Amino acid sequence: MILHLDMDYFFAQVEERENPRFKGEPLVVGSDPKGGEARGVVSTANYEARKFGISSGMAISKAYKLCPKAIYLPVNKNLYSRVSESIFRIMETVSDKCERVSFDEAYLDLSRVAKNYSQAEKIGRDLKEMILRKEKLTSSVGIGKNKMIAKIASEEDKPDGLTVVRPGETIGFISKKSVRDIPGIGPKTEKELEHILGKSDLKVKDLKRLSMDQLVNDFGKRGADIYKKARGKDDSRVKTKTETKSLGRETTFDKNTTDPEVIISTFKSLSKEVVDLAREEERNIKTIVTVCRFEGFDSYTKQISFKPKKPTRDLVYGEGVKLLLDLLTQKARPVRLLGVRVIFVKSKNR
Ligand code: DCP
Ligand code: CA
Ligand code: CA
Repeated sequence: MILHLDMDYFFAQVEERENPRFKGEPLVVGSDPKGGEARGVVSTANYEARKFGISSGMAISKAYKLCPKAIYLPVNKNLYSRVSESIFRIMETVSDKCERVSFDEAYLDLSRVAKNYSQAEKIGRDLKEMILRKEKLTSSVGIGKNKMIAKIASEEDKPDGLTVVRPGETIGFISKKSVRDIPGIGPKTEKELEHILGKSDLKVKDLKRLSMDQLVNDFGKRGADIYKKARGKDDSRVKTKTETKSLGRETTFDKNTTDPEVIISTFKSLSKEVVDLAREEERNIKTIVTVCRFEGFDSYTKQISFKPKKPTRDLVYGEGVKLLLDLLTQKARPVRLLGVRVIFVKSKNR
């Protein structure tokens, strides 16, 4: 039982949330059209702008021709990735088997979380509600017996959709889809299939006229994949991201130094950077490692471990600097490089 979630008109929806007066107006996120002269492309557009024919990947100059009065905004990747992170966190509270596919979509394996499709549907509804409350954004969810079905189902009722395809409904659901709805069939493959079958506007059910042998002959390994997908089959797994085990920062001095003030203040700012990054992981740390490379390139590390603790500046700098001072007094040589690293505890839910 797989759930696929995809955010609606993601970049543009985030911008609407930040600036509610944009709501209802055509809005394009992408490069600056500069009065229609510019190069560059549309990242995405809200549904009002799509009514003018504007779509993702289109030249921004073309979008400007189609709708000069639209609001054009630059891509604010930092903002979207913060939102993205928050959404994935919410999804991971539902199931630790979560695969992030891009900025705005992920799969969840619900097999161990839901007993049946009614429960899965409830989870889907709750998930949408949690995202709406926390981030004030709508999303579309699809649930099905594998990743392909879930993904196609999430497209079914966009925006703000929720589509459940029960196993018995799979063939009926997929048969009437266009071949282009099958992940892995792009415009080129579509053309080739149209040529082979002597027909345009191909539906998935039309593909059933092609035997496994014929498909493998024409498309190789991908042909076997198409054969299975045309029958609603997809056995790819939900791949969870391997969690970050440790995180660190280091810096090389322009000139090797023995100045304790420079060394300590550099170490302090490295510690601050590491703590800021480590905080985003929302996990405790168990070890701090200090790295020091001296003139002549030989490196030394010293580390301290403790019961799991929150990564705070006091902890990381406080413990790290003690290790550093140990290294400095032991070696008493000019320093070339300094670094500090923290090691996380394994989180239970992964
Ligand atoms: N994106 C991009 N360039 C593209 C396609 C997408 O920069 N050629 C970015 C902007 C989108 C985000 O990725 O907001 C997600 O892409 P989707 O394909 O999921 O499209 P949207 O979320 O914008 O719209 P939809 O509601 O159709 O999912
Ligand atoms: Ca999307
Ligand atoms: Ca997407």
